[in-house]
Amino acid sequence: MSDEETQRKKVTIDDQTIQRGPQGATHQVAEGDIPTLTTQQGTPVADDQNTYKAGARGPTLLEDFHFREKIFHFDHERIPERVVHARGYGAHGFFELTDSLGDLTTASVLSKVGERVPAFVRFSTVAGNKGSFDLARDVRGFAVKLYTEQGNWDLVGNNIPVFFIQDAIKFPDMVHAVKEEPDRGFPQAQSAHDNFWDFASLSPETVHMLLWIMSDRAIPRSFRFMEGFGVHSFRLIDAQGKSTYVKFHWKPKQGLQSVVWNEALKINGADPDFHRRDLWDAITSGNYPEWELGVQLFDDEFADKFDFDILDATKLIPEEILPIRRIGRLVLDRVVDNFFAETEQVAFCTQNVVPGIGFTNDPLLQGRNFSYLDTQTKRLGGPNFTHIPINAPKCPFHNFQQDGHMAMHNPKGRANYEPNSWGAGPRENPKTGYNANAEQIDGPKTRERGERFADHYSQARQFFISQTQPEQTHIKNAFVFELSKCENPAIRSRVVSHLLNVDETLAKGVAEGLRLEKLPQAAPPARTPITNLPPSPALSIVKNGPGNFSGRKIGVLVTDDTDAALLDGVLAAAKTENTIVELVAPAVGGVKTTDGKLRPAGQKIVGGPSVLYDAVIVLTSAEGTKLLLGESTARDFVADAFAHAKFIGFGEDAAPLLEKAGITKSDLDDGILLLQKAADATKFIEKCRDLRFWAREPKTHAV
Ligand code: HDD
Repeated sequence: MSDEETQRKKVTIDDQTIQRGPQGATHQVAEGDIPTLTTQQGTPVADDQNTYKAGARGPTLLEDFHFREKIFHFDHERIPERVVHARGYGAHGFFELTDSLGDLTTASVLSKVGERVPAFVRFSTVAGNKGSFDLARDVRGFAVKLYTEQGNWDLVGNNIPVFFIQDAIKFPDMVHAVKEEPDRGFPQAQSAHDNFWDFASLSPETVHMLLWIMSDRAIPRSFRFMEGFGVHSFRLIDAQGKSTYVKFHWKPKQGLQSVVWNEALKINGADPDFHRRDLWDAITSGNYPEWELGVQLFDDEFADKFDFDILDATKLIPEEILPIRRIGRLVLDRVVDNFFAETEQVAFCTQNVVPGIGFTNDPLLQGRNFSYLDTQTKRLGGPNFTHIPINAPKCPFHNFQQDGHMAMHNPKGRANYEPNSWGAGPRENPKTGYNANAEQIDGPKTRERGERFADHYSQARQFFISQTQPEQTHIKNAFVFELSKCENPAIRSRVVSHLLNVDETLAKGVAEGLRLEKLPQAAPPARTPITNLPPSPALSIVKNGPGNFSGRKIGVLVTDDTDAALLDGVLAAAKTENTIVELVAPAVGGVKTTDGKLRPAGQKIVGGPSVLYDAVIVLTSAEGTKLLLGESTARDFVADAFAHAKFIGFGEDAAPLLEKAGITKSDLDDGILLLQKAADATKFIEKCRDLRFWAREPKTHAV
């Protein structure tokens, strides 16, 4: 035994055998079930704490292959992040068909009722980089990969049913404009800057989408509480080659819910991982999020009745005109094992369709079909990204594609072409193989858009008038916020000139919020807007809430001597509603309640602001309340919940904290409930089913 070895002292921590080196560093050594550390080549490693040196004080020797391999691999850990949708989070699950479309399509995934098809879904924001925060005002990606028996079908959608632009050739401009400005490299993950609004206001086709991203759709409370849309019109193709138009929708079983803007700003500081943590927590606690797959089916005759073109991705077909047929369910029931391997390496491609599903001539979709394959090759380093397990089909697949960087599927045998005389497959199959619909195409080569792409305002107006009052106010406030970040007054004015074609009250409200000196002229529309489209209730979030408080989270502020019976009442009522409760306390170790029990906390107050919860309850004891009166974080906990129109429950002893937070007796509205006995907790949760007490909001948002 060397001197060093004799100096090592064996200690045991949490059942793991470790040794302590001369400088005190711990060496975990292979023993029992712990395997031996090796290099990539499988060579066992004796010491992973020290490089090889000539003498204890160096220099380091180049021959240390373990050190070189370790550092080399570390240096190469990063791959390029996605050029858009860089920040995202994925989960596994399954899709199950409940209503067959077998008469319209040869796609087995849309024909075979009851069969479970494995699924992987990645949600994302668009503009921010991989390390940006979750609650940016932004579109959310909703990309679904279904591993069907006929190959992978990727439905690469968003949580908003329309898009900014009509033709893929404008995509790089639009993305450049919204991302950080190229000279200064900021702002990160936000559209609130000159470049974005400059581009948007010079491109009237963005106006409908602008209304959506200024709405609360762009600040969802959770990935679980948002809809998904395929956006484009696609096709279903039957065995005879006949096609039917289809628009795809994902409807969350959990109902729709968003946060408010001031809350979003604060959540980004308190928990930049708010959405990914929410998804992780929900799935790992068995609260599997679920969506219904809905379809809108129509033919050319129906499409021709509209003033807009169904190939235009800036338009939607209101559900009230063409009802959604719900045909299946998507359930997410498994988190990833490894974020990089699955969420980062998953490669969605719009061109991944299966027999029975086809494209339309939507110029945005056609362009996407090039872009996705191209981008994956760059991002994942070569043409064999399809061999990565998360991207490989789960059905058998055979072809003669070969070689390339990192080839993992290397066929055996002599034949690598077809036809061949060696009797070796695979071979094409006209019966089961993919056939596009045999659409007759005839037209001059031209760089034009269809005439029915020219109306940019009618559906923007329809969206606005479909919103409830608080939602309309939020849209107005969002325009004011974003445009207030634009330095160039001409850009602010130009945006208002478009809004005048959407809704005069909205335009005037924004102009007033910006303190524009004079209202601009309305932008001359390329096509006269239709102003009598009826409201579509399906477009409002508030009108499509869950009707329950399931899967939502209450933050309960507690101190030593919190009333145990009341707290237990809250816990019991929450359990019945499937609501999560998190205790927020002066120290994370917890509090001793009146029954003498130690109740561990989920958060220390400073790390658990009320913006992280859907509703709050203040159950501090008289002494505890006194202690917290001097704590700004405790005051903010209550004041923010009040300002964000949340339901607030409180025990009698907590009343002084409410007052300190600026909630006077006259402010005690129907959204605030005094909890006196355990049964009151049930009443409180029933109130919470409305999610917010919107009637309070006009009072709290004076400016
Ligand atoms: Fe896209 C990623 C959704 C238009 C080019 N897009 C990407 C993702 C989603 C969407 C959800 C992230 C996928 C993932 O999680 O990995 N994109 C849309 C929707 C669009 C749309 C709903 C309009 C209806 N996209 C669009 C156009 C182009 C692109 C017009 C280019 C012409 N999109 C890309 C891309 C990305 C991408 C550059 C970046 C990373 C990736 O593909 O995998 O190819």
